[in-house]
Amino acid sequence: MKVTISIFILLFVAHNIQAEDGHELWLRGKSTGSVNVVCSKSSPTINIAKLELQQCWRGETGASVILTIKQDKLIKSDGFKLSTEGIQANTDLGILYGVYELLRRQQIEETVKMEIVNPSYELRLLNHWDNLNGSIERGYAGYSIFWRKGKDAFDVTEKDKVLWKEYARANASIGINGAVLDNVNASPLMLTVEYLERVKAIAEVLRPYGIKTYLSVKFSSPSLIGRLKTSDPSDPKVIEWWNSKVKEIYKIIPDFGGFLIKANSEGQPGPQDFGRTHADGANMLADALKPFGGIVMWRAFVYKTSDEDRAKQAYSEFMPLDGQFRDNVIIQVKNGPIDFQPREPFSPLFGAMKKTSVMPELQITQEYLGHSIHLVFLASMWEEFLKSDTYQEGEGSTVARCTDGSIFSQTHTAIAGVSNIGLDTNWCGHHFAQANWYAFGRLAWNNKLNSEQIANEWIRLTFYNKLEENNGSITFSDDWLENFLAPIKKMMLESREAAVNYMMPLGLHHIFAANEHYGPGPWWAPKGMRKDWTPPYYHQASKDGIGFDRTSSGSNAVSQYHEPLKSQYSDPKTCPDELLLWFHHLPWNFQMKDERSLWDEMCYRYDEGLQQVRKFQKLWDQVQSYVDSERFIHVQNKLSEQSVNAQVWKDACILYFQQFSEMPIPYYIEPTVNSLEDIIEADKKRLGR
Ligand code: GCW
Repeated sequence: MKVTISIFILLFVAHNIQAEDGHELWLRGKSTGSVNVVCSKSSPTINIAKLELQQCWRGETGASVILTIKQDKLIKSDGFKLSTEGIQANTDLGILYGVYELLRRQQIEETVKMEIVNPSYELRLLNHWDNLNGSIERGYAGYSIFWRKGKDAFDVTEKDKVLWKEYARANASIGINGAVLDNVNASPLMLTVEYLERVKAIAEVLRPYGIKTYLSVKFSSPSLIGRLKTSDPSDPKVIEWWNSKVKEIYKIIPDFGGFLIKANSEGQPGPQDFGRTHADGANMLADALKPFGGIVMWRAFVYKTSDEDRAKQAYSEFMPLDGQFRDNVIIQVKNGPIDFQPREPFSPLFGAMKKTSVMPELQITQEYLGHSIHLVFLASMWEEFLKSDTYQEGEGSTVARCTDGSIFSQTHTAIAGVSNIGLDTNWCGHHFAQANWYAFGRLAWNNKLNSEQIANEWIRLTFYNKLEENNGSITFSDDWLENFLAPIKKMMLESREAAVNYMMPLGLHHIFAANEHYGPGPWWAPKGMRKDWTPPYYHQASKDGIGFDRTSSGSNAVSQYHEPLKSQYSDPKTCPDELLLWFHHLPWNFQMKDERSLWDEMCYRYDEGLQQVRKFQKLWDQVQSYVDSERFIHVQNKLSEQSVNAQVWKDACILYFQQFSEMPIPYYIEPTVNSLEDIIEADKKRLGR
């Protein structure tokens, strides 16, 4: 009865806002405005640009826009010149990007003045961890939009093409220009002709939108599908196999982008299986791709079971190879030294590899940040990362500048994001997860944008009330700006810190439940398990304290950072609180800067995270009248689940660590409600034990 009444009230309140399923993303609907597009050229890309202007024009009705292709040295690669008259670019794609920029500005009421807009990175890629059977590794929004199993696996249907086109358009609208179509844990079948033919079909749809296709490949493909005895990169037959495979690919997909490789990492084969180095492996593939203009993105995500701290291993492995890679190889490095944790320091490889092209890999899909259940706006995390100063070439050597060509003359500059896209109607599982796809594209285009600007743009595009459009143009009311935009933006900007608080505050990391990486699992350490796959390896909690000692008295991972960071991180007094337990093992009664004990501070942060989520729930309820009922209810349900789960995180971690600290939970903290035994029992059940 109660439910029926509230649904009724909800429908009544939101009756004048049309229900939306989120499929249109930030590109919602056509406009009724009209524009006169002046352009002498016609091409598939230019035609899209013209159509976009005609269908989505929200400027002065009847105005003219001139599109001009004219060489200008100040305009770089995909860049463009924007002015009140129109758009000028060196290429058709530059025009298309200019059109999307112009349309976005009209929609968010941002002024258009004479300005040259160039992208920060030459290559702005999504990495899809999509398996050929249609499942997605770490995907939380349904099955793959590219692959499926079954009888129709290779049929290219109209429905496929429509979806791929929508995908291409969304990407182009935020500047993404490449997609790796399959999982880095690659299947050798990817390189067989049936799959390559499907890539061809996908590439045809993506091409006019400027999106190149790339593939993840398995290093042992020559022996697995080529029937060779080895996949040794220095074996002439292996070299020949790759050369002819690459030739075959370019025959099918003439603008193919290149390969992404996960080698000698988490059980994947690689050159080290044959006593060769990462450089030997990458260069062999790079030589095969070079004549066609293709590139190799070689991942630095490597670690073995050894006594060396996992956080140090990529640096130890790759630094000695600096300068040995071909110029069409880019080393793809995850933002942090371990693995896409809620918070990590930046990987010390950034700025340190000076003679090699290095690209950041970010994770848009929320493997470690609450899947598609938790509302977590990742732009804040990426901004923190890109603005981190490596000091490698003096103050101001930020990760952004070390990777975008501002400091090092890299042959290629690139950035990749692991996609959160699937077949779910709203693409990303959670309406707010779309903001992370959007934010990735915007930061790849302009790595100086801040998360506030991005949130501001995204909210306006995604939630403006279509019914308030007047002759195509949009005016946001003061009421909407104050009572909807402002609080929602605040919530988004706080959301990542909230997740850090209720999951792993103060530099704690990788204390997730096994396999799914969703809930807490600081206790999980079955006998015989690789220790670097168990949470106790990372938190090191004992009666004497908690945290991973990475100073010179411990693993000395601090030594991989340039001064003054090395000294700053080495001393718990100068180490930022946010990274304290990443670098230090400290006693439970260690005195924090705010004079609380470490234990009290930890309890406080866990509770604070939960309180923040509850605040988000209330806030969302307050904006009900501004959102259509479909999206409102969807997000409301997700927030309520997030809040229950944040409570579990808080209770589990406080009660588990209390067994070591043996200290009371501070009085000013809301008491725990779950029992540790129950939480562990539920976790065991989930794992089938
Ligand atoms: O974080 C780990 C994930 C794996 C992933 C791997 C990687 C694709 O748990 O699912 O494999 O990282 O980045 O290679």
